[in-house]
Amino acid sequence: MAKYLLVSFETCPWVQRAAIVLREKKVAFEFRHIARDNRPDWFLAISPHKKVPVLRIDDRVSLFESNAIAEYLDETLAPRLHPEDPVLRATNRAWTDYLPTFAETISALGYVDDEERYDKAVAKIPVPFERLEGALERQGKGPYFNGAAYSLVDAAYAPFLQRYAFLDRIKPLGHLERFPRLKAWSEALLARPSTHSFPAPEFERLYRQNVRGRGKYLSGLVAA
Ligand SMILES: N[C@@H](CCC(=O)N[C@@H](CS)C(=O)NCC(=O)O)C(=O)O
Repeated sequence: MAKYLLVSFETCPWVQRAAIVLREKKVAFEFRHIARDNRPDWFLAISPHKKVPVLRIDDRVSLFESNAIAEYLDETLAPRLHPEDPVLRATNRAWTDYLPTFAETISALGYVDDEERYDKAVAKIPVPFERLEGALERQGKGPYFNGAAYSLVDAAYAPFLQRYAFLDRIKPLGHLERFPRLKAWSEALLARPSTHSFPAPEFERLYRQNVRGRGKYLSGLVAA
């Protein structure tokens, strides 16, 4: 079995995506957290964009970009998380391609400077929510994106649906309730052990600490 090292910032959702896939594959890996503000030289030498995640394999190969890492792990380790059917697989890949748009819409809330911009960012959330609700409706039954079978789409969206839940607890957003399939999907993902790199309350504390430290509009709303 190869040796895996996953280099991480503690609260990075893109790292979490890669960690979820490793956990779904029941693969042992070293999880090494580094500081965003003090990235060590050994890391800068193996990360082309200087970003996390990096998956180092056998101290020899470094993979970067969470989607490429997830696809690589799925090609090399059982159980296969991509569906067998090529059309379904292409559809799943189309939805993982949509992830950066979804992620940006959610993440934006934590980076705006004032209430007016925050309200505008919140008002954009129903667009991706509606698109995912439609996709889940076309896909049929839950609890996961492809029904009973867990897939790479689940691993991709889980970290960002979790962040939505955290943001909703900082200042109630009230959007998810209007999209029942998305809400049920989110609940299934948050209940799945592989979603979690840390105990849930500890991780939410880390997330809130991170938001507080940004000096943005939401920072002021996070209780110390
Ligand atoms: N598209 C990348 C995004 C990775 C990413 O943005 N990572 C952030 C941390 S969550 C990072 O390393 N930021 C540092 C920087 O931008 O310099 C992926 O999917 O892996």
